Amino acid sequence: MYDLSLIETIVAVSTPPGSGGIGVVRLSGPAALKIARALFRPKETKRKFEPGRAVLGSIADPGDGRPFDEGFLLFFKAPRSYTREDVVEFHLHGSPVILEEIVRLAVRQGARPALPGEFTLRAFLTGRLDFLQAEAVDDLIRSTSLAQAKSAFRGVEGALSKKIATLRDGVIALIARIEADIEFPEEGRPASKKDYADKIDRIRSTVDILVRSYEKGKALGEGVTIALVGLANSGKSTLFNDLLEEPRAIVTPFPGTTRDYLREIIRIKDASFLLVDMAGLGRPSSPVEREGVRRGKKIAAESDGLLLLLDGSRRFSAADGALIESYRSRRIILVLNKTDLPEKTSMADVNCRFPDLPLVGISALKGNGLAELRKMIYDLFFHLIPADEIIVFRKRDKLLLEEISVRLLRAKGMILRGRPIELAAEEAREVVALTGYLTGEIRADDILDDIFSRFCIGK
Ligand SMILES: Nc1nc2c(ncn2[C@@H]2O[C@H](COP(=O)(O)OP(=O)(O)OP(=O)(O)O)[C@@H](O)[C@H]2O)c(=O)[nH]1
Ligand SMILES: [Mg+2]
Repeated sequence: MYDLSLIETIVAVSTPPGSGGIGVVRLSGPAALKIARALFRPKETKRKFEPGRAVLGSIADPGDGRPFDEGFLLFFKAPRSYTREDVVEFHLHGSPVILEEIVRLAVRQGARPALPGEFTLRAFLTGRLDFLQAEAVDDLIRSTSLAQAKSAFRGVEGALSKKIATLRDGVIALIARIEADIEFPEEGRPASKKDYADKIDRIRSTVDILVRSYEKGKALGEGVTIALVGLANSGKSTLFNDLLEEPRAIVTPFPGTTRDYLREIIRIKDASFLLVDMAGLGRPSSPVEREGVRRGKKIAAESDGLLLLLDGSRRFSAADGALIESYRSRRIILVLNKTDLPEKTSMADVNCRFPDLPLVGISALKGNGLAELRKMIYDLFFHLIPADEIIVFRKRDKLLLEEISVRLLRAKGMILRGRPIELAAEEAREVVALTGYLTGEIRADDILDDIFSRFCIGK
């Protein structure tokens, strides 16, 4: 899909579609300045296009010479630009008609319309960014919370790339040590099995921290799903509306009100969660409810966390117990609702039965206990990792890191079991190759498409 030759000059509108205060058209490639000159008249006619200096002027069709907007031309000379190529930006009025016309005229002058993410692709091809940084650029643009944006920006700066480089160096040192032990066993004391195992464990622990950070990355975006489960009429939809701060779901006094499920994003501090309301997971009383329960169970199974509601105005039932039992190994918060009504099930009752599960008492109707519940939801996903940790946002990267972890574990196992040490070295070499896939040092062209085609045009 992408032309990797860097011979052509590309052009695109870099600001979002629609009207705005200003709009930016960007050119990158060897002919960027030549093409820009053909379209632009500096106000002071003798003005040179010095790099990094905004020049005021007007834009005109070279065909008829009539200007149709004025603004600034900015020239970034290679290699000191986003793509490390010559880059020109026109900063004009943010009219889509004008901006598209400039793209058309630039194409007339020999430029090619840029594909999605092609500027960033060029930054990768010229070595200014690696894969991980390029992915972080897109994560930054698309972040849905400030915390995610801040974290993605650290990725743009290369924080994750540095981690991977350190990891790679560690594995290479390990391979060198193994090879030395194989080739010159008489020199020095060969490393013991335990030495090797410790070294591998140290490397693996940093890999595993990165793998685990993926979950936090999801929470910083909007991917962590929390399902509201409980028997019919326990107050799931009431709580759903509370957390959403909007009467989104229908609430009635009749059990079996919710049949379809509803998904909405809720925000707690700097994080977003995807909350799902669904049918009560008790015994269905109609075919419609049965289908609702079936879907609800599937959602509960796929979600990252569960809020399990109990109705405090009713006696704790065998059905409640069965529901908790079936989800107790999951990340779960027990929510005792309707604490405003005369108590039939108390906090102590629940705590006594399930002392190891987090529990909070609320009244979804009156809004009592919601602050505590919000805090518990937040902590459920955020206490795991220290705040300043480097975060892996991409599934691709997480899977590669998991594979690295598996290989390291295998290498360690071989060493401990006394298998030929060459085999462990082989696994370690695979790990080095996998780090190359992470950073893009080993370039798989289908992955290029996968990463860059998701970008916006003009980035
Ligand atoms: N007193 C009191 N009533 C509540 C509370 N929470 C919910 N209710 C009431 O309980 C009834 C059922 O609430 P819903 O939110 O529809 O319960 P649900 O779990 O979504 O029920 P289904 O969709 O049928 O599974 C409604 O009449 C609510 O007003 C509460 O904290 N206190
Ligand atoms: Mg409901």
